[in-house]
Amino acid sequence: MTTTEHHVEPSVEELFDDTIAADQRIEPRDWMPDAYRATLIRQIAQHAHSEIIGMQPEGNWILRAPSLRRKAILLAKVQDEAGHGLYLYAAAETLGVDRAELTEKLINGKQKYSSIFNYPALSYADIGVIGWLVDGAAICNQVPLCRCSYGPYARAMIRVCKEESFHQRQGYELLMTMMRGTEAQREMVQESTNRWWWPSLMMFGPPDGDSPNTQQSMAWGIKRHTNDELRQRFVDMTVPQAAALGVALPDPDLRWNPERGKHDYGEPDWTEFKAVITGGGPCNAQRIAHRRAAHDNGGWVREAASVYAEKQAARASGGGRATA
Ligand code: FAQ
Repeated sequence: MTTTEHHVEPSVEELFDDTIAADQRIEPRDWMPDAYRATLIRQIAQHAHSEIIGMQPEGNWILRAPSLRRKAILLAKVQDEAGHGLYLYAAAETLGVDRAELTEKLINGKQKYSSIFNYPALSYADIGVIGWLVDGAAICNQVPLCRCSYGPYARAMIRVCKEESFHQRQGYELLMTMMRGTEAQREMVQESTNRWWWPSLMMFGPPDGDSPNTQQSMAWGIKRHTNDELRQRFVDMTVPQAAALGVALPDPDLRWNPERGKHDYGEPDWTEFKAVITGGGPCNAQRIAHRRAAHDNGGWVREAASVYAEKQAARASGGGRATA
């Protein structure tokens, strides 16, 4: 076939921009700007670390669950969080980083994880409230990430969100059961809600005016909504759930605004948020010490697994010949 037209191949930058503009996915082998790659590594690593550190507050209650049924449910939930961490580390690895390197950065305080996991779980009502509010906030934040422009992250999020929905339901069901119980149980649920409400709102990140990453992440289709948009969505979703449960949300400024068609709500304590994300929260030191000890204790497993993998590779490179 001949043609008289002069065909100019688009540059890799143009291909990237066109893919983002067409709302299609960038895949690991596609060219991408260094800053896009770095932003994804930062966010996915933080997300993976959050899932793994997030096992600690709830894991602490497995041996003290009030019944075999509650124990089985909690065990399954905590195992799911480990699985989410693995999907996310695997997604980060498609960007050219190594899981071991990310773990080193976590335990050396060079990478962050979600502020929420630096608060302690003090009663069994906290198990219900973590499911209801923390997983509820996680779902609100993560459902739009199923449409993230980076394919491996978006696909991991689809699976994660399905499991988080189960987590949210189990928390709500536990709280419903407690609210049908004794006065003391109802007080436990209210006390727990009072402690977790404001930290749950902080999970969405700083207010839009103080969020250095949002604008660029939205232009790249990594984030689909601003932090404040998602926080508002969470408040509007949670108010009727609290009413159905019969608990009060601890915010005197919380009320329906008919003009906005949304709830008005009070300002979280952003000084506390900054302290928590820079290492000064109630449990930061404990969480990292625990993770570091688990990493050190698992050293022999990693060593055994890598020796096994090396032997398998050596056998394969021997041409598949049978060895005596
Ligand atoms: N905690 O410019 P932005 C779960 C940092 S759910 C700590 O707004 P960005 C499920 C931020 O990294 C929890 N740090 O940042 C579960 C940045 O610092 P950097 C995990 C925070 O990235 C349930 C700086 O502040 N979910 O694990 C927080 O555009 C129950 C400026 O902020 C995800 O990670 C915070 N809350 O937006 C597990 C979701 N907020 O990196 C177990 C994916 C902000 O420049 C049990 N991530 N920072 O040093 C995201 O959607 C985003 O990364 C945001 C932050 C929205 C968290």
